[in-house]
Formats: sequence, structure tokens, C-alpha cells
Amino acid sequence: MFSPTVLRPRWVKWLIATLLFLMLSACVDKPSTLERIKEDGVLRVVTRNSPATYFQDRNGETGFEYELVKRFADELGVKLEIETADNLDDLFNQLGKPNGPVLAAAGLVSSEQRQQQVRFSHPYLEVTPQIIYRNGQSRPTNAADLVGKKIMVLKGSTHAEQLAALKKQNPAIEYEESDAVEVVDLLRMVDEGQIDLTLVDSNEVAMNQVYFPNVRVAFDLGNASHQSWAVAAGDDNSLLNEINGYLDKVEKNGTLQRLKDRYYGHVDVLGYVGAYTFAQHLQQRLPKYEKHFRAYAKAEKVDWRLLAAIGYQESLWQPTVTSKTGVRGLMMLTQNTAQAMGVSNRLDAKQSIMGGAKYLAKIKDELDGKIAEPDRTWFALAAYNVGTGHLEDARILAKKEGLNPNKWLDVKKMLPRLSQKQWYSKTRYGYARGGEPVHFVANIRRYYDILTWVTQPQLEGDQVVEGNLHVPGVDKTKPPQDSPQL
Ligand code: BLG
Repeated sequence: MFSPTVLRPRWVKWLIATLLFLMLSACVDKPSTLERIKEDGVLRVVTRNSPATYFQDRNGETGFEYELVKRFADELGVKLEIETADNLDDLFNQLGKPNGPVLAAAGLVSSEQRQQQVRFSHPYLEVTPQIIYRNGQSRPTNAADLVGKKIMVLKGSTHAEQLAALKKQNPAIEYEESDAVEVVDLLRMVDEGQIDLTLVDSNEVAMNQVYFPNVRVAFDLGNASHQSWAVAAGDDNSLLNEINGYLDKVEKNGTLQRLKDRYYGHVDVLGYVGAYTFAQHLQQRLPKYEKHFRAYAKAEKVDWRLLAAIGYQESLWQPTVTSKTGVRGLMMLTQNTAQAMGVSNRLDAKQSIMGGAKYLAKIKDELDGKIAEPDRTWFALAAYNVGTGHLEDARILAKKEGLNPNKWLDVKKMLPRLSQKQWYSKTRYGYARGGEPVHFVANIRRYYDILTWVTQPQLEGDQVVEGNLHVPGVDKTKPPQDSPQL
């Protein structure tokens, strides 16, 4: 018979041994994904090389997903390493690999099928799948109208899943899935009439409308869905929780909205007519002046696309316009500015661009040394429009209000006050139409963004080239960092 008094010490020994074992094994346990990222100092992300996600421009790496995920890496205090997948299947495969990327930030919509493979974060962007057709063709209005059309979508996309579901109900619908193209290619193919229709998300349409004047939305196919980041399947929630916390934060503090406005807000800001018009002017007008923009921008060490954006804002790239106030030409120089910059004929496009470039460089140079980039560029643009004196007044007002006179976000709040007597009567330079430079800067930033996406990085050695507009997304050249980082 066992005596409990005899057994107790053995029980205790067993218990201690078990506890020790558990504690030790906890110590040598695998670190969580998040711990590993922090230990390695690197966040490895897989994405797609496309204008809506990630691409290289003259300023380096950019794109909506890139900017969102770069901020996340910065918050973790680690380096960001981007890898691009050839197609969606490849992307999901990479995410599942041991020692592969830990996160996919690629404009992915969560679907039931995909949830079997990966786990999705909180959503950050609402998108609607849209059927796209070519202007001038008959507009499809419902699923039955898809019959007999040449339709192409991305292989492995949720759009392919959607079409497969439609085909079950209506077997006459035919479509092709391709893993050799990106969304911009699909839109271009519709624009050029190589295919009749495609199905893409509304954010891609909004972003690319300015490049493809013939592309039109036929109808929304199904309900809005949400884009999320994806992590590999499993039960380690460390990274996913961190991502969700970050996404919630950027949603609340307005960062996410600012990014959405910059990448997808063109049509909202320009309006549909404005977007088509810009796309047309890009093809018809800019090529005539591009070499002057490039040459004088280079001479004055400013970004040529910024100069071109000013020219578009001022005159829609028309060399002979004159404002009510007698300001004239492609870069809208006043008589005084033209004289000071050595411009004898303001209606001569080349001279106007030369004068504008010189003036921009001069006022930028003269700004307070405490104003750092990119704000410095926005201040220079404001001064181009309203003059350095009035800008200085707005900076002083900002300081009096406890705002930062070296930050554009703060000074732009003060500028409109220069047209109200209670404020301008206390300033040195007095009345000014202070709302004008605020719109001026906002519009130019918009045009500048678009121009950076549609122009190739300058060739090696900065040769002056003409007519090299393209739709971005595939350029892998690593360009120099001499432009304002937006
Ligand atoms: C700018 C000048 C500044 C000048 C300000 O006016 O013109 N910029 C250029 O000539 C490039 O030099 O500053 S100041 O010299 O310190 O006084 C203020 O006078 C031009 C602006 C004026 C504006 N467009 C470039 O942005 C313009 O034409 N406004 C009138 C529009 S309308 O007539 O009401 O339609």
C-alpha cells in the first residue's frame, strides 16, 4: 500500500522538475514574428510593382502601399526591404515560404478563398470592382452585357473569382486571365481597344484616369470590398496585432486620408473633365515645352516636373495667355519679375520658362534657412504667386498664433487672413489675396505628383529628351534624390 506521506516528497520533486522544464523550454522558445523582425532590424514585405502599390521614380521608391508600409517600418524602428512578386500566385507563395517575406502589402482584397491561405489585417481602403470599357463603344450596364466581349483580368485576382462566379450563372460569358500583365496594362489595353472590357478596383481607375483618356467606368460589379495587408497563416498574432494597431492609428491621425488624397484624389480634385483635359494636354502640349523645362530646371537646380507643374497651373501650357492684371505668358511673369530675370518677351515660351525657373530658384534660395524641405519647396511656390513680402507676413501671423512659421501646414492656415482687414491692417505688406497661393500650391503639388508618375526618370547624364511620357510601374532605375520628398 502506498503511503501518502512517503509519496509527497516524490510528487513535489516531480512537480518542481516539470515546472523547471516548462520554464526552460519557455526560455528557449522560438521568438514571435514581431520579436524576430525587431531582432533582425528588417521588415520584409512582398508587393506588386504597379503605380497603385510600389514603383521607382526619380525620387526613389514610392507608391501608396510603399508609403504606408514604410511608415510602419519606421515606427518599428527597422529597415524596410521590399520584394516584388511577378503575379498574385507568386505573391501568395512567397508569403507562405519559411524565411520569406512576413507581410504582403499589395492592394489585396480579402476573400474567402484567400483567407484559407493567409490572414488579413484591418482594412485600410474601401474599393469597388468596376467594369471598364472604351469611350465610344456601347456601354455595358449589367452582367448579361458581358456576353460576347473580349474580357481580360489579372490571374489569381478576386476579379477572376468574381467572373468565375458569374460564368457559373451565365456560361456564355468568356474571359481570359493573364499573369503577364498589371492593372495599368489592362487599362491601357481597353484604352487602345486591344480588349473590350476589364474588371479592376475603383482606386486603380481613379489613379489612372489621367493617363487613359478613353477609359470609362461601365458599372460597379458587386459591392464594395476592402483592401488589407496579409500575413502568413498560423497562430502567431504578434505581427498582425502590431499592424492592426498601426492601421487604426493612421486612420485616426489623418495620415491614411492624406495618402489616399494624394494617390487616388486626382479625379476628386481635377474633376472628370479636368482629368481628361490634363491627360490630353499631357500628350498634346507638354511635349512642345518639355525640353525647355528640363534645360532651365537643370540650369537652376530645380526639378523640371515642378517647373512644368507651375506652367500648367499658370497657363495650361499656353504661351500667349494674359491675366486680367496684365501678368503674361506660359509661366505668368509680372512685368517686374520679367525685367529682373532678363526676359524681354514674356510671350516667348522659352524665355518665359527661363524666367520662371530663375525666379523660383532665387526666391527659394532667399527663404529663411530654418525652413526645411519639402516645406521649403511649398513656401517657394507660395512666394512665386503672392510674393515674398506677403508670405513673410503670414509667417509672422503664424508665430503670433503659436503655430510653426517654418511649416507649410501652419502657414497656409494664415495666408487667407491677408485678405481680411482685421488681420492685414496689422501686417507690414498689407492686403493680399491670400487664398490664391494656398490653391496654387495645392494644385501644383497635384500636377507635380501626376507628372512624376508619367515621366521617366531622366536619362543617365541628364540628356535633354523629348516626348518620353509613359505610364509608370515598371521602371527599376534607381534615381538620384534631388527632388522634394512629398
Ligand atoms: C506674382 C509675381 C511675384 C509678385 C506677386 O505676383 O505673380 N510672380 C511672378 O511674376 C512669377 O513676383 O511678388 S512681388 O514681386 O513680391 O510683389 C505679387 O505681386 C503670378 C503672380 C500673380 C498671379 N500669377 C504668378 O503666380 C496672377 O496673375 N494673379 C492674377 C490673376 S487674375 O488676373 O485675377 O486672373
